Amino acid sequence: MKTAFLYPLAALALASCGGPKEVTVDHGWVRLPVVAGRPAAAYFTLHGGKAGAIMIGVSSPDAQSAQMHQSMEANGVSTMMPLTQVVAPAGGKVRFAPGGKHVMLFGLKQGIAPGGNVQLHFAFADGKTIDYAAKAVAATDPAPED
Ligand SMILES: [Cu+2]
Repeated sequence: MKTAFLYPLAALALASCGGPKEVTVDHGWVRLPVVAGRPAAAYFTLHGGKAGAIMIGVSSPDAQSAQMHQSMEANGVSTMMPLTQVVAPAGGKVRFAPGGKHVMLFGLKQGIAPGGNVQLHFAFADGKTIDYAAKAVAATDPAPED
């Protein structure tokens, strides 16, 4: 009976090797504001790669400023607090998604239309940087599927 359990374990070990080797950002998109001039919000998945990574900042050449935030609900009221860093574990990932972690973009450049791109620049504690073009999504459109 015991040997039957070897197969699922082996499959698990293989699956954990499947992520990207280097720190990677994917599934990035930006929710455009309902009213121009209000902040936009960027969402994405951060993969730690083999070694893990600590993201220490996000900026955008398409916005005046950007801040990492964590949304949370307390007593039915939704609030957010700034994050100074986000750790992506080795072999794991962290999702920035509506209702949770997000990057708030203030002063988004005029004229970025749905379907266009918003450039994001990610900085990591070890000096690495990633430039990523996130897809702009209209305020009223559904979130893109993963
Ligand atoms: Cu926010």
